[in-house]
Amino acid sequence: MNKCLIKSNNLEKLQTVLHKVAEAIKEAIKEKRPILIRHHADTDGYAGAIALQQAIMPLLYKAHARERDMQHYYTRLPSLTPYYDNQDALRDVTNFLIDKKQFQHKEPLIIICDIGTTKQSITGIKLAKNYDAKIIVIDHHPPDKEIQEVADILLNPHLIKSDYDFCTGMMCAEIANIINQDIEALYFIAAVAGYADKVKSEEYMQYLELCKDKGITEDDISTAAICIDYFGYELGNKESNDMLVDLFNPDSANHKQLIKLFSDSINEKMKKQLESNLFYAKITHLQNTMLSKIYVELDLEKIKKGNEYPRRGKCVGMMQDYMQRTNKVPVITIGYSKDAITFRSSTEIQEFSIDEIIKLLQQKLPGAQVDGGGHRVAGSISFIPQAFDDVKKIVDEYVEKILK
Ligand SMILES: [Mn+2]
Repeated sequence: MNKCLIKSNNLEKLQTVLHKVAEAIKEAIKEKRPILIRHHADTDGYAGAIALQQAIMPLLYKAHARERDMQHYYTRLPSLTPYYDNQDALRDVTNFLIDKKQFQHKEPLIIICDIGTTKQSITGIKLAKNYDAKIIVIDHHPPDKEIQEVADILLNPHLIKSDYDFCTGMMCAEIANIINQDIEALYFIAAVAGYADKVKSEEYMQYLELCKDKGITEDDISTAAICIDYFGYELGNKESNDMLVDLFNPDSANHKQLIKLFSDSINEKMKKQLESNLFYAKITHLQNTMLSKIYVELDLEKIKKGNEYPRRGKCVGMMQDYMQRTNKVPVITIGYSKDAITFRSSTEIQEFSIDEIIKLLQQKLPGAQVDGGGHRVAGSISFIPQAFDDVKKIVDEYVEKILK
């Protein structure tokens, strides 16, 4: 029996792990083990968490007679860092130890969504494990070796040699569907997540088709993805539930209204930012014999209004998209501030690798505390402000060498 929303060889290969996650969730509910979902505060992270939540809620209602008990057994919290931060871990462990003492609760099942596979997450995960929490990591970022040993279950497409066919929201939609076949619009959650994370795979196309069958256009999907990104940004580390559930359900009464209410003002903010980007970016055309390539540099300290939307990554991403679309040549865009650089590169630039940049910087500037990650062509690094000039020089040389 095929329980997947779509047909995919990659998904077949992930089946065993998908089912393991589904079983672990059902098991936790059955044995009254609290569930905590920690997810990245971006569209894909929210998509993954909300998909799982749709599957978890009906089971929790069945398992607990009193509604007020529910809040003790399920929590969902956004994470502002693209990893499971030590600070978040300290808070989570403190809270569940209090619940354990006060209410004799079991140690929780912690599901870490769209974050958790990089080195920076290991200490936090180990801390929670040390106090007997169970850990499931669902993430599509390249996994660190150690994480495979530390997590109880790791769901990561790289382990089946698929590097960008899935994002977290897509995988979580499939898990939710295994747990409960009656959840509405899971294909929409998957498509919104895929759009937000720029997944272009065959799998993504199938979710898109499922949406189209229900009269949902790609435009509806992109607008929802951007609205959710905006919500996530404005909410920060605060939890908000009902509006997010509405945003992820195109059939809900408030969905259209919410989207309408926010999309105009978001578009306005994006348009203004793109104007600033185009006016103030440093744009270099590098030409060899055949093909011209473009290097775009944005000074994020000066080109953005404080912490206003769009977020840094989006500011860089929208510029990258615009330059690719209008010039139809390979582009690398960087956005820098005093202690960080965000990167985007056209995928056809094979030599570009953020991991390689990090290694190069760590090797050449041992005192700069260079750290970071992401995917090969999209990610960011951080370093101490004192090292800025050195870091920038090495990054410029790296990019110019590749683009020549
Ligand atoms: Mn993601």
